[in-house]
Amino acid sequence: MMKFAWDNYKRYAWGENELRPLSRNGNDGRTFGGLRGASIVDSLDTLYIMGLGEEYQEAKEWVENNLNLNVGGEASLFEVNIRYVGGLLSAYYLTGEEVFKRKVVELGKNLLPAFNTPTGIPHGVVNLASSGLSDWWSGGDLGRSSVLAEFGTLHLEFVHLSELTNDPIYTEKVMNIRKHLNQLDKPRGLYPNALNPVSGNWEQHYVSIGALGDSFYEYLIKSYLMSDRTDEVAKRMYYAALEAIENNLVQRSPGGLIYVAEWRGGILDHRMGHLACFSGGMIGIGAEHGSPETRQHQLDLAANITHTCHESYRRTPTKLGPEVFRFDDGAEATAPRVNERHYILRPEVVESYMYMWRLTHDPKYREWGWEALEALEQHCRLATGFSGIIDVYGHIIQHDNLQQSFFLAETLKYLYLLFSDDDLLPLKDWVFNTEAHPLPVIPRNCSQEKGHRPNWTH
Ligand code: DMJ
Repeated sequence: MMKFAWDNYKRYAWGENELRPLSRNGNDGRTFGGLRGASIVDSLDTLYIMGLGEEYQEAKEWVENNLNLNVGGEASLFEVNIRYVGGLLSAYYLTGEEVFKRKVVELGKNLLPAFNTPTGIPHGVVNLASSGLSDWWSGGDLGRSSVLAEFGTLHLEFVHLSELTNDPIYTEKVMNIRKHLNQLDKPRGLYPNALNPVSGNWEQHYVSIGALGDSFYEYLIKSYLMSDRTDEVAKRMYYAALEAIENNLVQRSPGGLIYVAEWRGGILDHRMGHLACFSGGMIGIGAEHGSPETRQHQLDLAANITHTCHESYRRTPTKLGPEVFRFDDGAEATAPRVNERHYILRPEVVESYMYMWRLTHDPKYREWGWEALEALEQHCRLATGFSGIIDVYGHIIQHDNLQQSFFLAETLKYLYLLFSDDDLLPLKDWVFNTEAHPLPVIPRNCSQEKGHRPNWTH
């Protein structure tokens, strides 16, 4: 599947960000501010891990010769960080090829202007070329919010940038975000999704572990794990946030399904996004590091959420899950609203299968992964690549004409790992960034004594 996705990208969209398989051309979008080749950078580690040597070489050569980082245009700090910085970092750590280090260091420097706000909470958009905040930002509407899942999903990559460059600036930037969030008042211990980067205050009280919130929580527990379990602040913040989520958001449906609702100023919205399904895996990996009394409870919660997400797939004729599923007006893990029925090749459900498989070795996770894989083959494979679909309940399949780069970075990688032995990227040595790019744990004595750096490469 990876080779097929890659070959078609190469044939119809080489150098562009993503493949549009129906129209047989490329998609550039505006998210990456003029950066190109998102599917190439996002695929480097997947190709390498899967042993697709020739394809990996092509990708590496493209990065070496064609990845131009001095582009004008407004880029999403978050998207560039998780896909490009994450992709280049993990390619470097896996292969030891200097070109990836050179590129990622240059790119990291170009992202720093995003932090030039009164609070240091970065703005969501950065102009990669102008060495300044985006025009959009300086245009004057200072009331625009920064998004929790965006400024809260930089920590892993930025700590590694400091490790690689020996320059503390990257770690300082993300530690400042951490400190700010830690000392802010939180409604019922919950983190709202939007913060004003000028005043430093929450903008509204909308809380979600799906869209706009998700990977902030993921990066707390993963920061702790990546620090070789020395980052106690991240650990405390993670377990406190999880407790607040359990007390306020976790629900049981009339039919007995456990789900995580959203919260709008104190009122529950009984919906769960596909994006929120990563939380099964997150709570699973966190379970063994919390207090011993909560361990089994957290593992059960992780298994229950993963089960609910599987139900959202199982209850459709295509066996692929909708973008949003609901638990109100008689709905139970289904999507009554027509505009919430799409599946865009997202990874979160198979991501949780992979973690739960590694944690429990319960064969059902491989069975569920195989069901998803067969459904992808049946409904998302076209002659010219893979595509998302418009309605997972439809009997006639309509395609959305996009092979997302995260399909190659995440969905296919997590499926591959689900069916691989545990010693391929063992979870005790690697953490996956939110785009599934593996980053090595920084051994505790190495981060304390600079100069005794580990050799993470083969
Ligand atoms: C990916 O880019 C990342 O997983 C991100 O955290 C959320 N959205 C997509 C995949 O669904």
